[in-house]
Amino acid sequence: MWVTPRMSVRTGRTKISLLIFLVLSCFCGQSHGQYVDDPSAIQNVTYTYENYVLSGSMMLKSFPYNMNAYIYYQTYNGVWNFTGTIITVHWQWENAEVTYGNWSFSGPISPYGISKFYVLLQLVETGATYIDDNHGQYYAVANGAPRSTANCTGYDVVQTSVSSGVTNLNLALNGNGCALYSSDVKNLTVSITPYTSDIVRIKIADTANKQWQLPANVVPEGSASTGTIKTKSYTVSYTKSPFTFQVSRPSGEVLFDTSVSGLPSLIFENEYLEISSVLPDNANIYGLGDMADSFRRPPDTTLQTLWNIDQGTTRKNNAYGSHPVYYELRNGLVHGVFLRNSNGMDIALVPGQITYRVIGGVLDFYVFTGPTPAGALDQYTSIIGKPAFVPRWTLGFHQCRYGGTWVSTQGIKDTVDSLQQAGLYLDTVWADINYMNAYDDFTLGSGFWDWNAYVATLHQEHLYHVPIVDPGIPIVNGYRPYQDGLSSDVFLKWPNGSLFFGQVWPGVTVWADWFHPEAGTWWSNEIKNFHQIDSFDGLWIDMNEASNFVTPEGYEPAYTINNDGAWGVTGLNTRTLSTNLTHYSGVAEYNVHNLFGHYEAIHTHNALAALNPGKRTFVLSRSSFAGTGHYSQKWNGDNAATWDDLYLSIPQIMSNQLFGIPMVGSDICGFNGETTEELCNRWAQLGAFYPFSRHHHSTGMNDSFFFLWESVTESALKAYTIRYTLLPYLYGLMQQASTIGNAVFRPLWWDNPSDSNTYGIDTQFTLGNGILVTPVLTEGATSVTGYFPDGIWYDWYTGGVESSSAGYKTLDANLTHVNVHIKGGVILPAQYPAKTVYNTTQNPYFLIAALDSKGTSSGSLYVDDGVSVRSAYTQLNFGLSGSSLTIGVSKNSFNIGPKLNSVQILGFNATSVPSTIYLNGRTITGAKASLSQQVLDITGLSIGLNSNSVLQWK
Ligand code: MIG
Repeated sequence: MWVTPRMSVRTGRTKISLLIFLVLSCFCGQSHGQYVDDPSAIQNVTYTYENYVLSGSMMLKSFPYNMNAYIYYQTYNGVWNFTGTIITVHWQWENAEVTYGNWSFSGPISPYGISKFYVLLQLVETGATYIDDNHGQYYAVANGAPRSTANCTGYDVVQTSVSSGVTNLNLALNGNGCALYSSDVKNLTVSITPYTSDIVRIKIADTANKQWQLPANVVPEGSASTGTIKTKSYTVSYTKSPFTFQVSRPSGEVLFDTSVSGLPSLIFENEYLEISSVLPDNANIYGLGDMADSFRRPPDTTLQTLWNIDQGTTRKNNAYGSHPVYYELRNGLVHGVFLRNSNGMDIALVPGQITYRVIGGVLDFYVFTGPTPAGALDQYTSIIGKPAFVPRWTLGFHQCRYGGTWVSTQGIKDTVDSLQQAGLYLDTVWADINYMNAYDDFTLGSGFWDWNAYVATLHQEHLYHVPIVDPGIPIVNGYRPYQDGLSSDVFLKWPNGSLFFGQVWPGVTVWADWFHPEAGTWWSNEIKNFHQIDSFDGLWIDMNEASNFVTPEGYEPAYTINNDGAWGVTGLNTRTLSTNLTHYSGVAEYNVHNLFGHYEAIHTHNALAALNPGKRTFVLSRSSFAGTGHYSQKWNGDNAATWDDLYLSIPQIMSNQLFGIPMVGSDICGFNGETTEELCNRWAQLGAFYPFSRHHHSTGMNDSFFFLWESVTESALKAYTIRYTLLPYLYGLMQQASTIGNAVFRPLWWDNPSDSNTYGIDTQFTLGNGILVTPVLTEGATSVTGYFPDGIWYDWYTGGVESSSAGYKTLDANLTHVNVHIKGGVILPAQYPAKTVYNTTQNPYFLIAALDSKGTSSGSLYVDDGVSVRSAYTQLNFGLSGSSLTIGVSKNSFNIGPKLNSVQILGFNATSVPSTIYLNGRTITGAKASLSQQVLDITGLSIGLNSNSVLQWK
C-alpha cells in the first residue's frame, strides 16, 4: 500500500519538491491512535478540475524538515480508478509560519461525483504523523471545480405542527449556506404525509413556492387515504438540527435515512438540490432509468443521469426516458423510493449510500414498503397510474423496417407476403418515416398512393397497422398541421415570444408546447384528419426527447449533470430543445425537458381515444417519464445488432416493468448495424417472449427479416408458436398488470424474493410466474447455463421434469432451440395457435397443468373482446388436485365462443392411465386419456367456459 516517497528538501525559502502519492484504498485501515493528530495542520485547500486535470493548492502549518506529504483520496471500489497514478506536489516555503503547496495530477476524474480528500503529513524524523481529518471532507465533483461542501450545513427545524396525520415542519437555513452551485433557498417546508398503510410521502419544498412543481394532471401525485390509516407499515422520524429524516419498517429496519455520515444533510438551492440516503453495503438496487445496464445496478459504481436524450444503447448513459424510482431488495423484502421531480439529475450509487443531485424543482419523495415485489409495484403504480391495458392484437408479432424496400406500398407488401408464405406469425405492419411525403407528418408519399387500400386488405385479414409520427412540424406555408398550429398558437417559443426553430427529418421545424391548453385539440384534429387517409390502429411516436438535429443556445446551470456520459461536454441543450424556451403560462423548458415525450404520449392517447371512443389505444413511445405507462407503451430505441444489446434488452425490459410500463420491447435482430444469421436467430428466440415483440432494422442496412434464413425461420416458427399458444396466458398477465400493476416480464427474484441466488440474474426471466425462459446470449454457444429456482420445472417441449430443487443447470441449446420451462403448480391457459392473434382467439382452448410436489396446480383465465376499455369479461379460476380439475367462474359477462378441448397434466405420477373422464359427475363419451412419460393428455373434451365445472378422471 505504501510507496516510498522520493524527496528533495531545501531549507529556508527555497522550494521543496515532494512527491505526493495517491493511495488508493480508503483510509479506514490506518490506526489514528499511534499518531499525533493535528486537525488544523492543513488549511485553505482548493481544487480545480479542468480538462481532466485535477489541481489544487493548500497551506500547511510550518513543520520541521524532512516532512513527507501524502494526499489520500478516499476511493470507492471501481469508482475512482487511479491505480498507479502519482501526484506531484511542488511545495513552496512561503514564510516561517506556513507552507504553501501546489499540486496537480491528471487522469479521469470520477464521473460519480462523490469524492473525499484527506491529506496526511508524515514527519520522518520523529516518526510522528499529522493527519488532517478536517479536510477529509466531501467535495461535489462535476465539470469545473470540485467544490467543497464544508459550509453546507443544512437546515434546522424551527417550527413543527401536526394536523390530521400530516406533519408539517418549517426549516431555516443553518448559517449562511454554501451556495455550492446556485443560491441557497432560505426557508423550506416539509410535509410528511402518510398516504396509505404502505406509502408515505415526504415533500421538501421552498416555502416561497418559487421552485418548479409538477402539475398532478401531467405527473400524478396519487391520493392520500381520507380516513385514518390504522396500521402503517412504516414509521417516519426526523432530526431537528440539522434536519434529516428516516423511514423505517415497524421492525426497526431503516429503509431511507438522509443522515449519511460525512455528507451534507441537505442542500437546497434554486438550481442544485442534494440529498443522500444510507444504503446497506452491496445493496440490491433496481430501477433508475432509462438505462442500458445490468438489471441489478452496480451498488458501488452507478451514476444514473436523467435527462432525456436521443441516444442509442450506450451502457450507463442516460437515455430516452427518465424514471427517478428505485426498488431495493433486502433480505427478501422489497421497498421502493420515487422522487417525483422532472428536472435533470444525477443519481449515484456508491458503497453505503445513494445520492441525488438535482438541478431544480423540489424534493418530493414517496417511500413504499412492499414488502413483496408485486406489492411494491402495485404501490408505485397507485401513485403514477396503472399501466394501460393493451388491445389484444398488440400481443402478436410486429414487423417494421426503416428504409430498405419499405419505401412504397409494394415494398412493404412484398415483405408481408414473404412472411406469410414462410408460414411465419404476423399481426401488425408498421410504417416508418418513409411513408411520408418529404417526411412531413400526416402525409403520404408518392410511393404510398395506394396505401390505404392496402391497409384495408390488412384489416380484412385481421392484421393491424401502426405508422410513425414525429413531433417536429415543418414550416411549410399551406401545410395544414403547421398552419393550424400557428392559428391555435400551440408551438414552442423563446421567452420573447418568437417561434423556436430547430431541424429534424423534414427540415426546419417547430414543436408543440404540450402544456398549451389548445395543444391537445390541435394534435387530435391532425390525427383525426390523417386517419382519413391512413386507417391506422395505433401510433408510433418517435423523436420525442425531443430530438433535434442541431444544438440551440440555451441556459446551462453551474452543476452540469453527466449528460450523455460526458460531463459538461454534452450540455443540456445538445441535440434537443433550448432550455430557454417557455411553455404556456411561463413553464420553463429547463424544468420540463424530461416531460416532452410523456406529455406527447398523453395527448396522443387522448387523440386515439377520441377517434375510437370506448376502445383501448396503442401508442408506442420512445421517450417516457414516471407515469407514461398509463397512456402508452414503449420500445427501447436504437439498439445495435450486437450480442451485448441482445443481452441488454432483458434488463431494459425488466426495468420498465418496475417503471409501470409492462408493454415494452427492443428491436429484434438489432436496429443499427448488420445482424448475422446466428444473432438474428437467437434474437428471434428471445424476442418471441418480449411483451412487445417487434422486428425492426435501420435504413442503409441489409434486410434482416426472419424469412431470409432457414435457421431463423425455423427458430421464429418454434418460438412464436409458444408465444401464440400462450396468448390467453400473456393476455391475462397484461390484464393483471393494468389492474394490480404486477410485472409481466419478471426477474427470477420476483417470485423468489428470499433466494439471493436470483438477485443478480438478468440473463433469464419469467413470464408471469409460470414460464421460465433461458435464452442463448453468446455467439457460438450450443448450450446455456441457467438457474432454476426452487420447485419443479418442466421442459416445455417434452413435459419432462428438468429440475426439482434450486440450482444451476446446463441445458442443450442448439441453434434452433430456445429453452422454456413451466413451473410446477401453475396452470397455463392456452389456445391452439394460428398465425394471427385473431385467428388464435377463434381456436379451442387447452390447459397445461404443471403439478407441484403435492400434485396440485392452479391458474386463471381472463377473456374479453380484446379492444374495449370497460369491456364485459369472464374470469375463470382453475384448480387441480388429485384426480379432478375444478373450473370456477368468478365473473361471467363475456361469452367465450371456443371450448376447452384438452388438458395436459405434467408430472402425472400414476402408472395406470385413467379410463374414464367425467364432467360434473357424468362420463364424457369420446374423451380419452393417454399417458406418455409423465404427461397425461386428456383429449376429446368440449367444455364451455362460461359455467362452473368439475372434470375428473379415474
Ligand atoms: O433519426 O424514423 O428510434 O426506430 O426507425 C432516426 C426513423 C429516427 C429513430 C427511431 C427508429 C426509427 C428512425 N428514427
